Order: sequence, then structure tokens, then C-alpha cells
Amino acid sequence: MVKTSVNDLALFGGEAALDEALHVGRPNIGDREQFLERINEMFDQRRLSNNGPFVRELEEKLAAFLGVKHCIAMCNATIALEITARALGLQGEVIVPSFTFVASAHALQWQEITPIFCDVDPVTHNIDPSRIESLLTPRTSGILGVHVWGRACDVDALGEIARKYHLKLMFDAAHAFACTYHGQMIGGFGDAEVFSFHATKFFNSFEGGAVTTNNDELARRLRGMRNFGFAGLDMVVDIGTNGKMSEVSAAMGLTSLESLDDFIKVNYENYLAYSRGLEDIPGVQLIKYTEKEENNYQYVVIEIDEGAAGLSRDMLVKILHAENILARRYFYPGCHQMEPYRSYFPNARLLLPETEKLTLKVLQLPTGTAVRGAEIDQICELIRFVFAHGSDIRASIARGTNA
Ligand code: T4K
Repeated sequence: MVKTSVNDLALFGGEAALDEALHVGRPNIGDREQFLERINEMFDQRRLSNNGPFVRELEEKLAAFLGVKHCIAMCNATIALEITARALGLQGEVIVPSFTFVASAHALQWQEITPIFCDVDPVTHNIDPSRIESLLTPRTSGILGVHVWGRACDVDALGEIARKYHLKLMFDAAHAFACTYHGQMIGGFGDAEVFSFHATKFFNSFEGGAVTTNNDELARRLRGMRNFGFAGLDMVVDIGTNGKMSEVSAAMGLTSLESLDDFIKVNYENYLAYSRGLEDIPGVQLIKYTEKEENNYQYVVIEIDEGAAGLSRDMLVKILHAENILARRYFYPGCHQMEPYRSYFPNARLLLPETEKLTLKVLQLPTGTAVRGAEIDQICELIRFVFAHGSDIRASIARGTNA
């Protein structure tokens, strides 16, 4: 239904724009037949887990695709981050952005390593290397950069700081599968990088993740730690956990890999459609991906400047949700505002001005293979309509109409 007045908005009693909810993070699903064939093979062989043939095949294919020496598949990226931090010998304090999914910080704190939150660059949304040195203490053992939205951190600057202060450097590359930095696939930078293949990621293995590294010794430790610290049949040489990927996940990963190009193509087309549809709306900016680098375009991210747009990001979220468009506020309110960090560092926000601003501005819109052009046009029209009627919407809210 075309909205002609603010009373047509579902928030004020009108009919919702969509009958069914549109999500951010609806999984991409590759060739079902191929997947089911793999599952049958798995049952025939009765090999369900513990470094089975599908896991090994996936690791080999991922390492080749990423151009990295070692790929160690894991059950999810959170456990992979924990295992990597431990295998690298991180302890004390580690510098990490607060503008990230809480898993990046939790993976450290879970092992009693204190995450020291660093502010981000307002343009790239990534950790700002120029702010790191002032956060270093004798307890600092490493830096955990996050390639937010698949746009690479300033890897060179972070590498320089790490070398200068003898720190380990690892990356949370959960968003960055199939993305490049200076033309090279993310995966081989720093001491190690960690990917997520969670269902909501554009490339998924239901749950899953992987650590990639060019360091032979580190790879050996990671493999051991992933499997309880075993180094042979009855020989345990290290403390370990269970970070193994199952065969069913690896089968899904292999199937997803076969459709990778199609997924990226759809994401790119969707991104272009949003780009056209949201052009020239005052106060609304779609974040850009440089054509000089590869990206997976799995995140369509807008920034809303309330002053220029006339309405806040959170008011837009309310309106969109009422219309069945389930936009998300990643990463609101920032790790430093979540427990236990909020209690540990009650004044952290004073050192995180850009993060604070960003968490109030940023919004992710639905994309992926479950979302197509007509729906994107509808979403863009709706957003344009909302911001064109900002003062009427504010007046309706002030009158207390439903909202
Ligand atoms: N580092 C970073 C930077 C990350 O972004 C993440 C994960 C990690 C580390 C850790 O990776 P993993 O340990 O998960 O491998 C979701 C994902 O669960 C999480 O993986 C992801 N980042 C994060 C950004 O988003 P939630 O709590 O927002 O998920 P949820 O359940 O609200 O799902 C999002 C939407 O997707 C929902 O509206 C429904 C839809 N959905 C979801 C699933 C799972 C579906 O339609 N079908 C599905 O099967 O965290």
C-alpha cells in the first residue's frame, strides 16, 4: 500500500508495508540437492565429527581461496577467537574496539583478559590506530582489530604498532570473508584472523568459523587446542577445549562455497538498489565500499544524522519494525555499555566519543538472497517518505498517537 499521509504508517494504525517480516541476517542457502547428497554420504560413512573428510576438504578449499597457509575450521567464531587468543599467549590487557559484536570482547574476558576499548575512526568504523598508543600499559599483550562490515582495518598501521611494542596482532574477520585489503584476501594478516560462518553471515555453515594463519607453529597449537589439547591418541600436551566443526556444518560450508559468487552478486545488486533508492535523502548516508577492494556486500548500513534528517535513527527503527522491516542497530549500545564492561569501566564512554556517536547513528537494512529488488524499492520509498514527513511524525508522536 502506498503511504500518502503519516496516518498510513503502521506505527500510527495503518497497514504494514509487508505481510511477512524481512530480516537482517536471513540465511543464504546454496544448492539443496548437493547438500543433501553430502549428508547422505556422511551417513553412509558414519563420520559425523572429529576432523572428518568434509572438514578437511573445507579447510583445504578455504585456505586456497584465501591464499593462506593454514585454515583451522571451528564450531563458531567466538570459540575460535578464544582459542586463538589463548594459542597466541594473550593475557593481561588487549586493545579492542567497542564498536563490534560483543563476542569480540567476551572472547577475551571469558579468559580473564581485560578488553581495553579503543575508539574508532568515524569514516571507516574501524579501530583508530592513532588512539592505541595512549591505551598501552605494561599489561598490554595484544591488539584485536575487527574488520567491521568487511572493510579492512588499517592493517599496516596496526602491524607497525604491534611490532614497535612487541604485541600480538589478531583480527576478528567475522564480517570479512571474501574481502580484500590492498588487493589481498583478508585471512593472512597479523598473527591470525578469525572468520564466522554463522547462519546470519552471507557464507554460512549453520554455525561455524575458522582461524587462518601463515604461522606453522601457531596452526599446530590451534589444531591441538581445538581438540582438547590432544597431540596423539592418548597424549594431551596442552590445555584445550572442544572447538571442532561438525561434518554437517562442513557439508553446508562446502555447499555455500559453491554458491559464493552468486551470493556476492545478489548482495552487490541489492547494495546498488539501496544506493539508488536512498540517494539524496538529507541526513541519510549509505556507507560506501571502495571499488578498489573486494567486498561481500553482506551489510547494507546507513548512518542517520538526526539533525539533518529531522528524526532519530531509533524513531526510524520503530517505524520500520511496525512495517515488518526488521532493521538492526548493530552495534548498539557498544560493548562498553554492556555488562560486565559497563560496571568494570563506568567512564569508558569518555574515551570513546566516536563510538558513542556511531552507535546512535548506524542501522542495517535487510539484504541477501531472501530479499529482492521490489522489496528494496519499497523500503527505500518508505524511508524517503518517513524523512519527508519528519515534522508530521514528530507532531503525531507529541500528540501521543499510538507510538
Ligand atoms: N565478531 C563479530 C564482529 C561478529 O559480528 C560476530 C557475530 C562474532 C564475532 C561471533 O561469531 P559467531 O560466534 O556467531 O560465529 C547475530 C549472529 O548470531 C552473530 O553471529 C553475528 N555476529 C551478529 C552480528 O548477529 P543476533 O543476536 O543479532 O542474531 P539474531 O538471532 O537476532 O538473528 C539476526 C536476524 O537473522 C534475526 O532477525 C532473524 C534472522 N535469522 C537468524 C537465524 C540464526 C534467520 O532468519 N534465520 C536464522 O537461522 O546475532
